[in-house]
Formats: sequence, structure tokens, C-alpha cells
Amino acid sequence: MLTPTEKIWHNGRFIPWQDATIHVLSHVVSYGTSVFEGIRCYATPSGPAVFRLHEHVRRMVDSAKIYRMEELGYSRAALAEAILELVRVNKLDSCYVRPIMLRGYGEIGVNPLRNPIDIYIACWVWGKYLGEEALAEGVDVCVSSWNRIAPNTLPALAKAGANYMNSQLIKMEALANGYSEGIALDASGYVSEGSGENIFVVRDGKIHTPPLGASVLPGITRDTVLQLARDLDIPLVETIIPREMLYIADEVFFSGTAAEITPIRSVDRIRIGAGHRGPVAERLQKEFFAIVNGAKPDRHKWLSPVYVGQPVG
Ligand code: PPE
Repeated sequence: MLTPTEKIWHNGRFIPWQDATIHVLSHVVSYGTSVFEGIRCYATPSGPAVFRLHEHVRRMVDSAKIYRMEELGYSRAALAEAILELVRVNKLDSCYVRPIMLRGYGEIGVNPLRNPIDIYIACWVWGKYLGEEALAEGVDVCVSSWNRIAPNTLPALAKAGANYMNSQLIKMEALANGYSEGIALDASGYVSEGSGENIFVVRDGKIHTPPLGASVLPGITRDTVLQLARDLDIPLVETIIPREMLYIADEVFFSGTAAEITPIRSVDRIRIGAGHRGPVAERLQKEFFAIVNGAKPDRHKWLSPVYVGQPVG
């Protein structure tokens, strides 16, 4: 169960957590009219810092643009500042931040354009997404019988609430069959992504990940993994991946803000590699956590300090 924090940001004001409610006839309730983000703030020795804040804000504004939500009323800089302010107001060291832009109460009918845009930003303490042991041991997953959203149906580059109806089908089926997560194929039958994570496949020391055209979310952790792989001189390629490549991989792992870097130890009950976290995932995890926890210098300027004036890393 979610533990409330004190305040939620709503259209420029901080309101008590329990007051962040909407009318049942808000456009978003019937028609799924929302775009959102998921961002992590990490505790570092020099105070809390938000990971890749500007990239997340940019993706949210991009998502809004795709859905013609143009009259936001806030610049990217103002939204980024609101997120930092929210973490300060709630006095948290590490947390997950969830900004949501939705079409609210006004008209009923498919056309969203006459409904006001409401922006909320909430944060709370969120632990390990796929279980405590997942990061070290790896998780058991399946290939979903549900495909990921097809091109030119729901746009995958937008992080829209409605996309997550597809994710829910993938997730519920996986859980019902005793797996932690499902991997969806795209409309052409190639590997796409998990219900809430991007995916990577390692074979012969080379990392493969589906391209943006494979109905994946342009994950910010995905981008982070690709950059860290370059830094560590691990060969990588963005390419279409046939399903069976999962089974014969040396390693498979997920990336995501919530999932961070989570190894996969079996797919459809077929053991992957040695059946636990492999060396490539481990190297990437080590580098990732060293940077986000401030143990190593923040060489890519990925961390935004919550308290200004405090250098991070
Ligand atoms: N694909 C999907 C479908 C997805 O939802 C996420 C994030 C990713 C890839 C990874 O993107 P990024 O976080 O930018 O690296 N999923 C978020 C929602 C999780 C939830 O259950 O809610 C997240 O990880 O925050």
C-alpha cells in the first residue's frame, strides 16, 4: 500500500496529499487522456538528487505535444523546478516522482480540446520494483500472448496513461501464470519491451536492444544503459530482435526508472545463461548505482541536486 507523503503539487500550488482528487466525469476517466512520468530521486552523500530530471521533463512535454496538449502554461524549466521543490517540501531523501498531466472536467465526448489541462506532481518512497532479490538474482519472465501497441495506433513514444491498459494485460497474464513480468512482442512479432521496462539481450559480449520503431517507450534508463555501455567499451547495437534470440542469449535484462537494471534469469521457463545475473548486467548495475548514489563523479551531469548550491558526486 502506498504511504502518503505530505504535499502534492497541483497547477502551481502545493495541496495536501488527500486533497489531490478529481471529478469522476473528468475527461481522463472515460477516455484515458493523460501523459505522465516516473522519475527517481536518489540519496547521495551531498543530499538528494533527481536522476535525469531534464530528460524526463522533456519526454513529458513531448508526450503532451503528441496529444495536442499545447496550452500547458508551464515551461520545461518551471516543471523541473516544481519537481525539485516538491521533494524539498516533502523533506525526502530518496523517492519516486510521478508528474501527471490530464484533461480534466468540462465537456463529455471524445474531443478533449475543450477540457482544461490539470497538472499534478506527487512523490513517495518506492522500493524495488520487481522484488528485493530481483536486482541480484534475476527474475523469471514470459513472452506475453499480448502484443505491444502497434505503430500508428497508440503512439509508443508518448508515455500516455492509455498505453498502460496494454501493459496491464501483459502484467496480469504474466502474474497469473507465475512469472514476475511479461515481455511483449511488437506487431511484427519482434521483441519490444516489458510492461514497464525496456529490454536488453547479450550474446557473445554484445548488447542488443530493440530500436525506437519496435513500439518501445524511449526509456531514459535505456538511454543511460546505452551510454554506460559506450563508456565501458561494451559493444552495442539497436536492432530488431527475434523472439528466439531471448532463449539463446547469454544474458537478458530490463531497464527502467522503477526497475533500474534488473537481470532476467529465465524466459518461458528456459534458463538464460547461467540462470542468474550475468557479468554484463552486473558491470552496468555497478556503474549505474555508483553514479546515482554519488559514489562516482556524475560525469554526464545526470543528477540535479534538490538543494541548490550543493554539488553532487
Ligand atoms: N517501457 C515502458 C512501457 C515503461 O513504462 C517504462 C517505465 C520504461 C519502458 C522505461 O522507461 P524509463 O523509466 O524512462 O527508463 N515505466 C515506469 C512506470 C512503472 C510503473 O509501474 O508505474 C517507471 O519505471 O517508472
